Amino acid sequence: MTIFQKIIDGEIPCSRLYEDDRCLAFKDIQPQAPFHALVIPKKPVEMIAKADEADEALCGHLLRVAAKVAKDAGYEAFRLVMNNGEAAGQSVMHLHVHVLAGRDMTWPPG
Ligand code: DGP
Repeated sequence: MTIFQKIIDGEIPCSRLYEDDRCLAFKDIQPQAPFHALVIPKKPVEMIAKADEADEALCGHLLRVAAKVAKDAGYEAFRLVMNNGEAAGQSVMHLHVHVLAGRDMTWPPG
């Protein structure tokens, strides 16, 4: 079981920003920007590459919720990141969207 599943199950606390029947958004414990949230599906999809056709609406919902939590926190500009696989920086094998805001972002990302 991943740490995010434990957060969904309420076994580990989080700083919750938004929740509905399909997803949960909370503050990242290791923030990489003044605002850093994570949006995760309640369904245990391992990573975006493992999402199937039936998950399309869910994936779109995660992106809309990501935009909402940034807006609700007062940010018009924000960056969304999904790391897919260890080599891409994914450390928790439960699909999540990073929402980063509150500082200038550089490109290309590291
Ligand atoms: P990634 O490296 O893309 O898999 O991102 C995982 C993120 O999850 C990382 O930025 C740190 C965050 N994280 C790990 N454990 C916890 C936790 O227990 N609580 C919270 N709020 N965030 C966590």
